[in-house]
Amino acid sequence: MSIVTVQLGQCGNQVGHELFDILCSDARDGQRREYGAASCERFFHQTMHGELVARAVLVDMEPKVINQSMGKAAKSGRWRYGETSHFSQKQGSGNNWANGYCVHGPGHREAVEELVRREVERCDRLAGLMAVMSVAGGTGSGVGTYVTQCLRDVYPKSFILNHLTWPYETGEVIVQNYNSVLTLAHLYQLSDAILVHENDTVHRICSQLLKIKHISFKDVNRVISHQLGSVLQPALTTDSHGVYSRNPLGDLVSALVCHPEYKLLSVCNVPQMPSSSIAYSTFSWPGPLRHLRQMLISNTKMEEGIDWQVRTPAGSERTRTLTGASFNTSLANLLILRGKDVYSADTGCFEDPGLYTSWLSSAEAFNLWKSPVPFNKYEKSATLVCNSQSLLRPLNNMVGKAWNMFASRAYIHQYIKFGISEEDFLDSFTSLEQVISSYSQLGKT
Ligand SMILES: Nc1nc2c(ncn2[C@@H]2O[C@H](COP(=O)(O)OP(=O)(O)OP(=O)(O)O)[C@@H](O)[C@H]2O)c(=O)[nH]1
Ligand SMILES: [Mg+2]
Repeated sequence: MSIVTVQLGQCGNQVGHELFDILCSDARDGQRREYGAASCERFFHQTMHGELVARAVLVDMEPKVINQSMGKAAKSGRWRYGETSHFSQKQGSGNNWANGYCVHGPGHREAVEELVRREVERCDRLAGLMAVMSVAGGTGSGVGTYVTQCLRDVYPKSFILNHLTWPYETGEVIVQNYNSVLTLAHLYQLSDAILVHENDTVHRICSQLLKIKHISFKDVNRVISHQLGSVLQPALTTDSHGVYSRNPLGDLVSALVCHPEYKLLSVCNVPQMPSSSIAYSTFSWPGPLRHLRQMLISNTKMEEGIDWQVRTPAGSERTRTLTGASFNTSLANLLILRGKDVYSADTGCFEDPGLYTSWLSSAEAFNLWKSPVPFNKYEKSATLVCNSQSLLRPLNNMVGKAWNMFASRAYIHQYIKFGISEEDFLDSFTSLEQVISSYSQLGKT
């Protein structure tokens, strides 16, 4: 089954390009025919000449980034985007969600829907749709939200996953928190799952683990795509009886999103190291899995600076440690192991009921996927997708900062002029306050 990806705005188009690039080299690397074929079917279609063409639609309100992404893909000689699978205009949405959502989105609805329909028709079977975008700008966030709404209307029964890049906390867009609040509140009603990467976290991975000196968006996007790819590439699920799962988005959603109030997913993975070191490293499973578990409970998103003081609470009480870190309670976790000896890995420590809320058994809350094929040059790698409290702090900050600006009505007129009212803002704040409250409650049961 196949996934149709819609890349929106600068960030969506740049992240999307890196993602397809990694997926393509991973699928074609070495002699793993079954895995490669399953991956290709999922993300590419093949022309009569054997060329791989991404199952993707590129949307931006300005042409530059789309042209660059298409050019780089074609130049790779390994894969490309469809020649007519893109839509762009002359001028961006000016970091204004309302401009994207109320003006550009509706203005170009038919054109974008038509491009998506063409991609969907190329799939023998559609596994679902994935929209890739940032939440801080105007096009990815505003048009992206509008397009997600259209997709929900046109494909009411399909799975929709939104991949969101969250801005640097001290970001370059003054209204980024407004745009983020409006995007998240709306997507919460539309999407089946919202998978988040925070630019700050990924940036730290680039500097501290990958030792990159001058970090560019390309570096950040490689890390995002590595993590996202390790989630989306074919894997064997518990009930797929030894064949690669045919329903990647459905399996992801049913493993992680059991309740519509909890849709925010985060990802962490081990190991991550400079590419020059990978060839010289060998791992056994127990060490990395122990680290990953501690990263989960202490909410450290990389294998560096892990707080080992955080422990699974003995009773129902979840307390803070001396370092001030609190225990990160999960609703559900999906562990994906790839590479050598996956069948011998002991993952029992993720089944501990102490990691989860009391209202789900750990058998329901924990899922495990495996693939014996090494991913993206790592002999062994483990990825954890969490539906946990880990995004609570950044979400709270985002909403708090937006609320403070809203209280003084700063920049509101720029949204009102495109058709978003103060009421719309208030509705968005209310619904995200509810999400924050629900995730806070997870730790108290
Ligand atoms: N990780 C990552 N973040 C990006 C990239 N490009 C932009 N961003 C982030 O995205 C936010 C800005 O959104 P953009 O995607 O540039 O905006 P847009 O969707 O093109 O919208 P407009 O330009 O307003 O029409 C900021 O938070 C940036 O930090 C990228 O390639 N990678
Ligand atoms: Mg832009």
